[in-house]
Amino acid sequence: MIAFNHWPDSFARRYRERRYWLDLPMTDILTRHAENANTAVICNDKHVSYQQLNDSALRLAAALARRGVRQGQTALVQLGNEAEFYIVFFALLHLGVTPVNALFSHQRRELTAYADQVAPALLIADKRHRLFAEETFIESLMNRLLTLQTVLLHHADGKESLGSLMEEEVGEFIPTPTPANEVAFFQLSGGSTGTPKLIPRTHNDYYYSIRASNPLCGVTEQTRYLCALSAAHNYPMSSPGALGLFYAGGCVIMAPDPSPDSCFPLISRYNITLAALVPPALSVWLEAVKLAGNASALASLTLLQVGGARLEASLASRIPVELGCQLQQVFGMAEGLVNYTRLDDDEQHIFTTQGRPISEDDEVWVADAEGNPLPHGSAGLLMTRGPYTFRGYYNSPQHNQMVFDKDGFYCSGDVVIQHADGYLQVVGREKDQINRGGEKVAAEEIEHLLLRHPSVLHAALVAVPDPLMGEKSCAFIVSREAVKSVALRRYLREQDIADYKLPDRFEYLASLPLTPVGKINKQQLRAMAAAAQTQGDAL
Ligand code: J2J
Repeated sequence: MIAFNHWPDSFARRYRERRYWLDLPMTDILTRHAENANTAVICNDKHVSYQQLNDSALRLAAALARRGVRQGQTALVQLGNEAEFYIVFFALLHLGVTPVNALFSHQRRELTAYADQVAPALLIADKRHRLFAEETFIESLMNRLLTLQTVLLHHADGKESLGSLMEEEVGEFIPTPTPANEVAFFQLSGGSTGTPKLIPRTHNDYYYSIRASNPLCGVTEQTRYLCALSAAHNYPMSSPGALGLFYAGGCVIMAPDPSPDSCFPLISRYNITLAALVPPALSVWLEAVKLAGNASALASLTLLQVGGARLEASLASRIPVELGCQLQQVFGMAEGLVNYTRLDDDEQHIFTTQGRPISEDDEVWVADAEGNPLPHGSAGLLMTRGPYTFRGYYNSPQHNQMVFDKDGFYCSGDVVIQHADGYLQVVGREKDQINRGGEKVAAEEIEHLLLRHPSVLHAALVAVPDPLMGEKSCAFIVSREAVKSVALRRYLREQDIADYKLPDRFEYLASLPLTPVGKINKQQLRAMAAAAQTQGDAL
């Protein structure tokens, strides 16, 4: 079994007693619908029923088992917003193989970092992705990882493609999921460190967060959910996301991206009732509706979730008036804790707070810089533990020491205000991260890459406010010799990182400002970046 930080026994006992943990594998989400002929997923106008989803997952699991894939192994998976993402996910859970689901925007650097950490026996990827259009990257992974034995490509021809394995006759297959209190899969951390961290999620904890989300989001068998954010992300997967919809027996409609061009026709064609967005996508939807002069394309939509990054109250309050649906704010994290505004909350709560935790047993308090508790109403660091909040990043004892306190509370790095009624407001952040409209960039990762450039002496990445994205990134550079921004951007591209991680702008300094203890003064850099931006905009 995969080693990870378990919850202490006394907590595990309590979570079981309270029926949060049911000791069921997450495959139960699908197998409970094995006889259901209703549509589970609509993807490129193709309707996949629950029966078909179930059968395909079992077929694929059986075909992989025949090729020697077995319980206890890990897999690296990169698939786009298609039904196959879920088929693969459940097939691997049936086998007891633990996947890391990379985002489709991830490139060589991210995939290699994940592969290095989990040593996968299996790779499942999409031939339409730039990295897998040719054999080179797969060959380099195979050379690098002696564990990697099986590679399956989606949208590929031939006998060993994902499509052909899903069609193979089942024969005898007995599912071997990992025990429910063991790791089911790895979730991705937004991160603040040089290498992206992995979050072990167990069947018990993840399944609970999904089941408990459904009633808070009004999900029933009648719900029709638009999955427009990256399917692998924790939010559209579990808050309540596609897995919540499958649990309830509802219908998930896949969109390739959250643009109005992709989403609006799907919403009206398939009578979508629930959608999940990040704030920049919401702004674009509001503009599109304004341009059209009405929101008739969204007539079926009753609830719009917005989360992943700070939502301005001024934007929030436009939703009911201009889009004709209700708003639900979602403040979650792949590490666990998820907060929702409730459907029957007053407007004040819905527009100006980020909701309250899912569970009565989510313990949340706010700490000052020394780790002491602060009273309600004052801003400080969010500390949390609970039945679906992890107890440690995978294989990262040193980092875990820094982000957990002695009682197992996780410090997310978010600066929040907790009100007496339990509602939270996110007012800032102390982790070294840029939240680019919901997409998280770990400053250190990009700084390390920049420092490898021969002309760069020092580098610091900070956030600058942006009207659409909320934040963009600005890299401050101290260089040995003159170096152009285009050259640095090209250099970063050559390192093969996801596009959203490329700095939006570069600024050059003779030296970086330091704090009294000699650390880079990022607060000052943020102020400088904001000032430079305002000046630049004025020119
Ligand atoms: C401000 N900041 C927010 C919000 C997340 C549901 C929804 C989102 C995520 C997610 C998720 C925010 N206002 N409403 O996993 O299940 C920032 C915080 C948080 C970090 C987590 C889910 N909602 N954030 O965004 O793991 O800084 O998860 O700690 O990608 O996003 O990022 P991530």
